[in-house]
Amino acid sequence: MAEKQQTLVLLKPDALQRDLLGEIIRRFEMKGLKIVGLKFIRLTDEMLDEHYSHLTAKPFFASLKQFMMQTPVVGMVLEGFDAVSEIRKVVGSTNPREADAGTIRADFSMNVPSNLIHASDSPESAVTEVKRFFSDAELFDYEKITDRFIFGEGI
Ligand code: IDP
Ligand code: MG
Repeated sequence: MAEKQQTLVLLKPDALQRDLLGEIIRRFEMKGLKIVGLKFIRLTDEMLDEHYSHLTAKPFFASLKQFMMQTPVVGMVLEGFDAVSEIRKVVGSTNPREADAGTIRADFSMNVPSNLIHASDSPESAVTEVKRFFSDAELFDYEKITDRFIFGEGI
């Protein structure tokens, strides 16, 4: 049963440096996901310790954090039915060279950590991650006239 969800996306420093912010946002828009939050975030060491806590034991952890702090990142909250899994599908596998063609990571990147995007990996982590980076006042509820054409009458 489809569930309306919000999910967190970060456009990483390589997306900013390579002028891919617009292209990536365009792909999310084309998929029909609604942008309900959007801002620049300057990530800190503490934020990344929390955000990547599942990777602290990895040998690449310190360099991953350095990579993520090189420039501000673009934080987005996207909303839609099954938004968490649908976004992961559009983003593609962690390693861009194993990602399916047509996904953003496969189409525009070649390596880790520079795989352009973070996207929440489960409904539970999406709830935690949206709260980690966005306050309630930074999230916007609004109607789009295209919702009915994209989601059908089930909205
Ligand atoms: P995900 O971003 O697809 O959810 P995670 O396993 O949560 O993948 O890893 C978080 C991020 O850490 C990746 O997107 C990538 O930027 C980086 N990363 C993952 N594995 C490696 C690695 O082996 N070397 C360097 N960086 C890595
Ligand atoms: Mg992850």
